[in-house]
Amino acid sequence: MEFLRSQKKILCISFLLHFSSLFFPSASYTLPDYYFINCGSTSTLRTYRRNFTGDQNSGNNVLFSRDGSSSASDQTLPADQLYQTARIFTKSSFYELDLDQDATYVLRLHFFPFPSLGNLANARFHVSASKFSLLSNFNVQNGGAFPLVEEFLMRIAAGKLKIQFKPDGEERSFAFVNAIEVFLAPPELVQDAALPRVTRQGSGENYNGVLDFPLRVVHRINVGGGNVTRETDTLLRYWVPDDVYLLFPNTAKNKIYSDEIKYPSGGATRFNAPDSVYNTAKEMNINGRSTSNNFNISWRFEVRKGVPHLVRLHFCDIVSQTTNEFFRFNLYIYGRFSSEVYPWGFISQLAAPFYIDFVVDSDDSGFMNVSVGPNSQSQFKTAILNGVEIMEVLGDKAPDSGDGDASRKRVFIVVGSCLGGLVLVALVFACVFLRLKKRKLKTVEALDWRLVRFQGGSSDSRTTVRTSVTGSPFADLNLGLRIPLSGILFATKQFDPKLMIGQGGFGKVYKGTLRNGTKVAIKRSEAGHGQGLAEFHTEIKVLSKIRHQHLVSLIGYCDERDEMILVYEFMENGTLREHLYGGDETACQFSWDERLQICSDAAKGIHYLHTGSSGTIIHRDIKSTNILLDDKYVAKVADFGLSRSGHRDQTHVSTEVKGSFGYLDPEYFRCLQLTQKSDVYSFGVVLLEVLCARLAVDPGLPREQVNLADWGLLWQRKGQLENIVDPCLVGKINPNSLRKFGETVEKCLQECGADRPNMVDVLWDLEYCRKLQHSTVPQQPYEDTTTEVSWGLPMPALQRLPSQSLSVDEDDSIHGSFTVAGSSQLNASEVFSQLSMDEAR
Ligand SMILES: *[C@@H]1O[C@H](CO)[C@@H](O)[C@H](O)[C@H]1NC(C)=O
Ligand SMILES: *[C@@H]1O[C@H](CO)[C@@H](O)[C@H](O)[C@H]1NC(C)=O
Ligand SMILES: *[C@@H]1O[C@H](CO)[C@@H](O)[C@H](O)[C@H]1NC(C)=O
Ligand SMILES: *[C@@H]1O[C@H](CO)[C@@H](O)[C@H](O)[C@H]1NC(C)=O
Ligand SMILES: *[C@@H]1O[C@H](CO)[C@@H](O)[C@H](O)[C@H]1NC(C)=O
Ligand SMILES: *[C@@H]1O[C@H](CO)[C@@H](O)[C@H](O)[C@H]1NC(C)=O
Ligand SMILES: CC(=O)N[C@H]1CO[C@H](CO)[C@@H](O)[C@@H]1O
Repeated sequence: MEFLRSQKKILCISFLLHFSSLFFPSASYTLPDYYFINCGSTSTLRTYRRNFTGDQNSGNNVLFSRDGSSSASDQTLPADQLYQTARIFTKSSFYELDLDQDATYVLRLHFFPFPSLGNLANARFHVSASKFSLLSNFNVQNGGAFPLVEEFLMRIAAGKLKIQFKPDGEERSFAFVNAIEVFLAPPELVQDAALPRVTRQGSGENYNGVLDFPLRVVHRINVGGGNVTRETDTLLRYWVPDDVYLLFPNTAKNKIYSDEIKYPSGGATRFNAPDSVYNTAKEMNINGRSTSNNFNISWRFEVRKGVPHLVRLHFCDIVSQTTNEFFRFNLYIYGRFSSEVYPWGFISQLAAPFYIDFVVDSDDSGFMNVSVGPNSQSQFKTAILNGVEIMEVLGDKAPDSGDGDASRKRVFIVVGSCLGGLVLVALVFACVFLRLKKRKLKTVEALDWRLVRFQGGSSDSRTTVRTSVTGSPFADLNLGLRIPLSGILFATKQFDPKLMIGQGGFGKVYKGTLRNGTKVAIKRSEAGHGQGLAEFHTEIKVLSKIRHQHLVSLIGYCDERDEMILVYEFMENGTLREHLYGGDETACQFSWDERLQICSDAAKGIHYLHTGSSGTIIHRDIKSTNILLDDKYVAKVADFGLSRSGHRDQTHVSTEVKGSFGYLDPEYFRCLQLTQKSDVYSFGVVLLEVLCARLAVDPGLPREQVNLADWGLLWQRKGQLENIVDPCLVGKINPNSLRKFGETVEKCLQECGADRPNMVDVLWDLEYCRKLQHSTVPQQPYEDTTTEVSWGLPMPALQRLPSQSLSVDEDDSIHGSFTVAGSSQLNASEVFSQLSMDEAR
């Protein structure tokens, strides 16, 4: 595997700002066996699939202060046996447990006030743990037929955990508890990452460090379904139906899905919520989804006033029929924040769950409103919600309303460069820097060390980078992904040179095996000539928030002792480039069809970056060494060190330089700006590379051939692209497929970004090329049609073909959808006749 950064390039970074959600693959977690404590009892009780050990004989692992404590029991109670005993504290007391790792734990306290406990009005107390107050002035209301379970999620250090119970000052006051659970949470349950924050003004800066405080579960709701009990839930939780929270019951109806819920990696796991939450939803109460209905479904949840809450919304598209690509809907929180939910962007599969986290500051109404409603861009005008969890962030306050300008500037730019050998490149540099100088780049707040070196300046700019980030440079990083250096040393056998699989300007890449057996690629930047700290941070941030089957996942990182190490999923079959060159003339490593499949996969990954729910992200360095292949030759796009989100409003970050020579958007030199269409250009070069099996820039060739993009276009315009195809493919490409491919390449390589297609169009074209490759249709009759269908023509909805479909839209105007049979149930002539039919209407 190779993350080669070409030496010949110019680069620039700015930090990413907005993300909406993140996912992590489920580690091999099982619900632990301890601690489950049956308070005030001597006996162990098997309930909720766990053994609740009596606190009086639970050995040395569980201690409690006996002074001032007593046990109570009442066997006449009909309730669960767990609630027939309790421990009572008449003075400040504690339970003490041994925890063996620094981690996030679930802590649950069960309270069931039975009369023999004493006068319950007197039970008024405080509970704290690990220096945090969890419950204060707590008083269990009388007469509950149900036990009250208070649940907290908190990060706790290894060692002794003291859970302190303190009766309220008064004489006869006491504290009690019926059962205690403290157990390790699955690592993916709550991620300590920057979360989008909904402030009293609307959307605000990201919220960092949600696990710096304990989270108290306030609501846990199975929308559209029934009660999920502790017996059946994966983490012994209780989920209640949403109906009592629904504001206008006739706006919504229950949707129940009876097939299997899938949990592909990249989405939510069963520990986030069980099947019974994801297989039910509320959807808009309408008949037929394409009518133009226009109303919202709204829920209202009681919450504490003026404090931040972690709000987790669970979704699972169980309403789309064949693909969820055309389905989007809107989400509103308090009517002052709105966001588009695009399930396909999270996970391009039906019945595959995902969730979105927000930190929401409650207002002074004591309620929180959440609504979903139809999106005007969606083909199906409906909206869904499967589950809601609301947790109060204990001990943090919502910023006062009126505090409007908290928006510290967090964007900064790093401009850097690596100088390569080509004189041409040097000229480009000179030109670029002159321009930069002219523009008096006031917005550049930090410089990459490379730029400094290039200009002959000092070498300590790494410090500049560090200090230029407001607050801690690691504030936004996902600490859950941190891997200790010892783990890295283990995985790479102390950076054994035999395990090195790549080396470049940034440092080295090793193949390794983590302690748990996961194979990984470890990219270690070397101080002094590695990637910049800013790039390092960017890559962590971008990757930890995006999961997609065609994007290489980040598994972890290590920043101990000034190391800058990134750990990725291991891609067994290396880079696309490695497979293109060096094959012999008769036997191709990949057939044309396989190459198209790889391109199409990569296009899906890039399309996701451009349109996914994390907002627009421009990759900025698409090239054949950044497209990697896994053991099944599935292509994934890698190396996001240079990516950044393309928010239109930050006009001041438009002065940026980057890209790999040979792939760089020529328009860049005119407007010094990279857009999504720059990725399309680079991808066009990759397409040519795949076709011709030669380098994007090959200085060893005659002048007119050096640049593959120019060379390819030259032949494409002559209509003789076949003259430069990979020798091993000669005669094996269907001429229609090749022609379509050539046209696609030509469109991608248009001089002007606006003339280039979107990735979804490219994707469509590639699928179409595959289709043509499979068909044996003679060339002549369809000559015109193929150019017409490529994209851009308004096409009425056509949904009757059986397989995969791709939307054809351009510049936000939806033309309806056109369906291509990917798995050749249809032959080309049928496709064309469908098309002409529809065009004729
Ligand atoms: C191994 O550990 C890594 C990093 O902590 C994690 O991402 C991965 O899911 C784990 N794999 C297994 C099989 O547990
Ligand atoms: C729990 O208790 C049952 C018997 O009540 C016993 O068979 C089982 O081994 C116990 N499990 C654990 C994990 O201690
Ligand atoms: C859920 O449980 C509550 C309490 O047991 C009960 O009142 C309610 O009817 C149940 N709801 C459903 C839909 O089963
Ligand atoms: C929440 O919904 C209730 C009921 O419709 C409404 O009265 C209230 O104004 C809403 N609050 C906000 C902040 O939108
Ligand atoms: C849905 O609710 C949001 C927020 O309150 C509002 O802006 C929007 O207009 C509503 N949509 C419809 C169709 O009522
Ligand atoms: C394509 O399908 C049509 C109609 O089913 C059939 O008449 C024609 O022979 C098929 N052509 C090929 C090349 O399979
Ligand atoms: C060319 C190459 O490296 N192929 C490998 C792709 O991955 C599979 C599965 O690991 C290997 O068996 C191939 O050798």
